[in-house]
Amino acid sequence: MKTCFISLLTALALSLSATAQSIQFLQPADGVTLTPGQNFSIQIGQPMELSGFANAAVTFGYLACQTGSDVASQCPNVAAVPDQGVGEVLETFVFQPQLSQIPWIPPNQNFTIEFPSYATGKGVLSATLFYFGSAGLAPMFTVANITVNAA
Ligand SMILES: *[C@@H]1O[C@H](CO)[C@@H](O)[C@H](O)[C@H]1NC(C)=O
Ligand SMILES: *[C@@H]1O[C@H](CO)[C@@H](O)[C@H](O)[C@H]1NC(C)=O
Ligand SMILES: CC(=O)N[C@H]1CO[C@H](CO)[C@@H](O)[C@@H]1O
Repeated sequence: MKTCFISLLTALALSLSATAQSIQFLQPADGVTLTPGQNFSIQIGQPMELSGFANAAVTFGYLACQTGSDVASQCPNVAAVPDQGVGEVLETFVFQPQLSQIPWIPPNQNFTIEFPSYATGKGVLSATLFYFGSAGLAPMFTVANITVNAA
Protein backbone atom coordinates (compact mmCIF):
# COMPACT_ATOMS: atom_id res chain seq x y z
CA MET A 1 0.00 0.00 0.00
CA LYS A 2 2.80 2.37 1.01
CA THR A 3 4.82 1.49 -2.09
CA CYS A 4 1.73 2.09 -4.18
CA PHE A 5 1.26 5.54 -2.64
CA ILE A 6 4.92 6.43 -3.21
CA SER A 7 4.79 5.41 -6.87
CA LEU A 8 1.62 7.46 -7.22
CA LEU A 9 3.46 10.47 -5.77
CA THR A 10 6.40 9.84 -8.07
CA ALA A 11 4.11 9.65 -11.08
CA LEU A 12 2.41 12.86 -9.99
CA ALA A 13 5.75 14.63 -9.48
CA LEU A 14 6.92 13.49 -12.91
CA SER A 15 3.72 14.63 -14.60
CA LEU A 16 3.91 18.00 -12.82
CA SER A 17 7.55 18.52 -13.74
CA ALA A 18 6.78 17.49 -17.32
CA THR A 19 4.80 20.69 -17.72
CA ALA A 20 7.73 22.66 -16.26
CA GLN A 21 10.29 21.57 -18.83
CA SER A 22 10.96 24.58 -21.05
CA ILE A 23 13.48 26.59 -23.02
CA GLN A 24 13.83 30.33 -23.59
CA PHE A 25 15.57 32.70 -25.98
CA LEU A 26 18.33 34.48 -24.02
CA GLN A 27 19.56 36.04 -27.27
CA PRO A 28 18.49 37.67 -29.48
CA ALA A 29 15.86 39.76 -27.70
CA ASP A 30 12.23 39.72 -28.75
CA GLY A 31 11.69 42.25 -31.54
CA VAL A 32 15.30 42.12 -32.82
CA THR A 33 16.07 43.33 -36.35
CA LEU A 34 18.00 40.82 -38.48
CA THR A 35 19.56 41.07 -41.93
CA PRO A 36 18.18 38.57 -44.49
CA GLY A 37 20.81 36.10 -45.71
CA GLN A 38 23.18 36.79 -42.81
CA ASN A 39 24.28 34.57 -39.97
CA PHE A 40 23.26 35.49 -36.46
CA SER A 41 23.72 34.05 -32.98
CA ILE A 42 21.08 32.47 -30.83
CA GLN A 43 21.53 31.63 -27.15
CA ILE A 44 18.97 29.20 -25.78
CA GLY A 45 18.59 28.74 -22.03
CA GLN A 46 16.94 25.96 -20.11
CA PRO A 47 15.73 27.37 -16.80
CA MET A 48 15.40 24.05 -15.02
CA GLU A 49 17.51 20.98 -15.58
CA LEU A 50 15.20 18.35 -14.21
CA SER A 51 16.24 14.84 -13.45
CA GLY A 52 14.26 12.18 -15.30
CA PHE A 53 14.52 14.14 -18.53
CA ALA A 54 16.83 13.72 -21.49
CA ASN A 55 17.31 16.57 -23.96
CA ALA A 56 17.51 15.53 -27.58
CA ALA A 57 17.46 18.25 -30.22
CA VAL A 58 16.45 21.82 -30.90
CA THR A 59 15.01 22.89 -34.25
CA PHE A 60 14.77 26.52 -35.33
CA GLY A 61 11.91 27.65 -37.54
CA TYR A 62 10.90 30.86 -39.26
CA LEU A 63 7.34 31.88 -39.99
CA ALA A 64 6.68 35.08 -41.91
CA CYS A 65 3.76 37.10 -40.56
CA GLN A 66 1.00 38.11 -42.93
CA THR A 67 1.34 41.63 -44.23
CA GLY A 68 -1.64 43.87 -43.77
CA SER A 69 -3.01 46.79 -41.86
CA ASP A 70 -2.75 45.14 -38.44
CA VAL A 71 0.48 43.13 -38.69
CA ALA A 72 0.65 42.25 -34.98
CA SER A 73 -2.67 40.44 -34.95
CA GLN A 74 -1.66 38.43 -38.02
CA CYS A 75 1.47 36.96 -36.41
CA PRO A 76 0.35 33.49 -35.31
CA ASN A 77 1.19 32.48 -31.77
CA VAL A 78 3.56 29.59 -32.47
CA ALA A 79 4.24 28.78 -28.81
CA ALA A 80 0.65 28.81 -27.67
CA VAL A 81 -0.67 27.00 -30.73
CA PRO A 82 2.04 24.57 -31.87
CA ASP A 83 -0.24 22.99 -34.47
CA GLN A 84 -0.24 26.40 -36.14
CA GLY A 85 3.08 25.26 -37.62
CA VAL A 86 6.52 26.82 -37.35
CA GLY A 87 6.72 27.89 -41.00
CA GLU A 88 10.05 26.89 -42.49
CA VAL A 89 12.40 24.54 -40.66
CA LEU A 90 15.80 26.24 -40.69
CA GLU A 91 18.20 23.97 -38.84
CA THR A 92 18.35 21.25 -36.18
CA PHE A 93 21.07 20.76 -33.56
CA VAL A 94 21.76 18.37 -30.71
CA PHE A 95 20.72 20.20 -27.54
CA GLN A 96 23.34 19.98 -24.78
CA PRO A 97 23.17 23.12 -22.62
CA GLN A 98 26.22 23.91 -20.52
CA LEU A 99 26.13 25.31 -16.98
CA SER A 100 26.69 29.06 -16.90
CA GLN A 101 29.51 30.76 -14.96
CA ILE A 102 27.12 33.65 -14.34
CA PRO A 103 24.71 32.73 -11.51
CA TRP A 104 21.61 34.39 -12.96
CA ILE A 105 22.08 32.91 -16.45
CA PRO A 106 20.56 29.43 -16.77
CA PRO A 107 22.33 26.51 -18.47
CA ASN A 108 22.57 27.48 -22.12
CA GLN A 109 23.87 26.74 -25.59
CA ASN A 110 24.85 29.01 -28.48
CA PHE A 111 23.96 28.45 -32.11
CA THR A 112 24.66 30.24 -35.37
CA ILE A 113 22.11 30.06 -38.15
CA GLU A 114 21.39 31.95 -41.32
CA PHE A 115 18.41 34.29 -41.37
CA PRO A 116 16.34 33.43 -44.50
CA SER A 117 17.25 35.64 -47.45
CA TYR A 118 13.58 35.94 -48.47
CA ALA A 119 12.51 37.40 -45.10
CA THR A 120 10.75 40.77 -45.17
CA GLY A 121 8.91 42.58 -42.41
CA LYS A 122 7.80 40.76 -39.30
CA GLY A 123 8.19 37.07 -38.57
CA VAL A 124 8.30 34.54 -35.76
CA LEU A 125 11.55 32.75 -34.92
CA SER A 126 10.78 29.56 -33.03
CA ALA A 127 12.88 27.03 -31.15
CA THR A 128 11.31 23.61 -30.70
CA LEU A 129 12.98 21.41 -28.12
CA PHE A 130 12.52 17.67 -28.55
CA TYR A 131 13.18 15.70 -25.37
CA PHE A 132 12.28 12.59 -23.43
CA GLY A 133 10.57 12.76 -20.09
CA SER A 134 7.86 11.66 -17.72
CA ALA A 135 7.40 8.02 -16.86
CA GLY A 136 9.30 5.76 -19.24
CA LEU A 137 11.03 8.66 -21.00
CA ALA A 138 8.21 9.45 -23.41
CA PRO A 139 9.05 11.62 -26.44
CA MET A 140 7.91 15.23 -25.95
CA PHE A 141 8.46 18.73 -27.26
CA THR A 142 8.12 22.34 -26.20
CA VAL A 143 8.22 25.55 -28.26
CA ALA A 144 9.67 29.00 -27.51
CA ASN A 145 9.55 31.94 -29.88
CA ILE A 146 10.46 35.58 -30.46
CA THR A 147 9.23 38.11 -32.97
CA VAL A 148 11.89 39.26 -35.44
CA ASN A 149 12.03 42.04 -38.03
CA ALA A 150 13.82 41.73 -41.36
CA ALA A 151 15.69 44.80 -42.49
C1 LIG B 1 27.06 31.18 -42.08
O1 LIG B 1 27.73 30.21 -41.31
C2 LIG B 1 27.96 29.00 -42.03
C3 LIG B 1 28.53 27.99 -41.08
O2 LIG B 1 29.50 28.56 -40.24
C4 LIG B 1 28.90 29.30 -43.21
O3 LIG B 1 29.13 28.12 -43.94
C5 LIG B 1 28.22 30.34 -44.10
O4 LIG B 1 29.11 30.71 -45.14
C6 LIG B 1 27.86 31.57 -43.31
N1 LIG B 1 27.07 32.46 -44.14
C7 LIG B 1 27.27 33.77 -44.19
C8 LIG B 1 26.34 34.53 -45.07
O5 LIG B 1 28.17 34.32 -43.56
C1 LIG C 1 27.18 31.70 -25.26
O1 LIG C 1 27.58 33.00 -25.63
C2 LIG C 1 27.50 33.95 -24.58
C3 LIG C 1 27.83 35.32 -25.16
O2 LIG C 1 28.96 35.26 -25.95
C4 LIG C 1 28.43 33.53 -23.44
O3 LIG C 1 28.33 34.45 -22.36
C5 LIG C 1 28.03 32.15 -22.97
O4 LIG C 1 28.91 31.70 -21.97
C6 LIG C 1 28.02 31.17 -24.12
N1 LIG C 1 27.49 29.90 -23.65
C7 LIG C 1 28.17 28.75 -23.76
C8 LIG C 1 27.49 27.54 -23.21
O5 LIG C 1 29.28 28.68 -24.27
C1 LIG D 1 4.66 35.59 -32.06
C2 LIG D 1 4.47 34.50 -31.05
O1 LIG D 1 4.23 33.36 -31.37
N1 LIG D 1 4.58 34.89 -29.81
C3 LIG D 1 4.41 33.99 -28.69
C4 LIG D 1 5.72 33.46 -28.22
O2 LIG D 1 5.59 32.71 -27.04
C5 LIG D 1 5.00 33.43 -25.96
C6 LIG D 1 5.04 32.53 -24.75
O3 LIG D 1 4.33 31.35 -24.93
C7 LIG D 1 3.62 33.86 -26.35
O4 LIG D 1 3.03 34.59 -25.30
C8 LIG D 1 3.71 34.74 -27.57
O5 LIG D 1 2.45 35.13 -28.00
